[in-house]
Amino acid sequence: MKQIVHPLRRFVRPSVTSSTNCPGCGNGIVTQSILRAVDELEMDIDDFIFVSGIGCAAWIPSPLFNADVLHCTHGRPIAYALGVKMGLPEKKVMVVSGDGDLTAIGGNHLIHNARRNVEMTVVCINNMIYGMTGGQAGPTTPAGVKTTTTPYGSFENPFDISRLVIAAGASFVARWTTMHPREITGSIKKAVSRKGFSFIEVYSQCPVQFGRKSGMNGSVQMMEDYRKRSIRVEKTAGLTAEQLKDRIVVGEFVDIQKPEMVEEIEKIRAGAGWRPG
Ligand SMILES: Cc1ncc(C[n+]2csc(CCOP(=O)(O)OP(=O)(O)O)c2C)c(N)n1
Ligand code: SF4
Ligand SMILES: [Mg+2]
Repeated sequence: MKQIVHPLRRFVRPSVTSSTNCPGCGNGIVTQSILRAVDELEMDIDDFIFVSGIGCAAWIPSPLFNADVLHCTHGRPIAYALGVKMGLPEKKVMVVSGDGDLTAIGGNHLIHNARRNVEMTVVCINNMIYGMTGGQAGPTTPAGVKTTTTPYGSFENPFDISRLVIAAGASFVARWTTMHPREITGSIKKAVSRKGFSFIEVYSQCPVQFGRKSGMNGSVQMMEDYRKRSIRVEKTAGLTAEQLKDRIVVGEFVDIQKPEMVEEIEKIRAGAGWRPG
């Protein structure tokens, strides 16, 4: 009998035969969207170096992708990615990690490398919670939502991560949800093909930690909610903050050209007559 092999299986480490995700987790959709981008770009997965921190989302590239992958300490993937880009500027560097990893403990690395416009693609899986450690509230947890650490509802205001990264100076910023797999792929393709710091936020359902405690009845309901609340940025002109209060604004928000830091350092070195030793 002829065995049918998934066309993206060639990007997956042969020794990996199972997933670390819970059933219904959005991480599977993001995984496929990333690998589809590599496929559609007709690039070799060895052209990339993937970097992730610690958390459920950080398991997306590691150990799954059959490429060079750095699974580093919690909160530090962007700092590692900066080091990789400085040492191997010809490589495409992609960070894949969670909202907690990138915006809580790793928040300063995020804003400062966006400010510096260091060339890398950052895919931030925003499930609005610390999933892997048991469902604690984090900087993206909406006010009022019940979590393990906020049983009466979160009393903090959340970050709007994309707006934070835009304000910090990133040259490409997009937001999608797991209801937009093709759009995620499209933005990743664009991000990989351009210079500068590219940030793609993906709202992704965590039915086990976020859904269960916040009263959502599983991943289908959570994705239906994404579908109902999503609004393309092009359609928001003229709408008030009140009208947009419960909506998820999706789309590509920023796509500009500006000097990229690693290239600028190379120019300074060349001007100073520096030669690699
Ligand atoms: C220095 C340090 N602090 C805390 C932890 C515990 N820790 C591991 S993963 C994690 C949260 C991960 O949340 P997120 O990045 O949103 O990923 P998710 O699991 O939700 O995908 C925390 C707090 C750790 N491993 N190291
Ligand atoms: S705990 Fe949540 S984020 Fe982690 S694998 Fe399970 S469903 Fe996904
Ligand atoms: Mg999370």
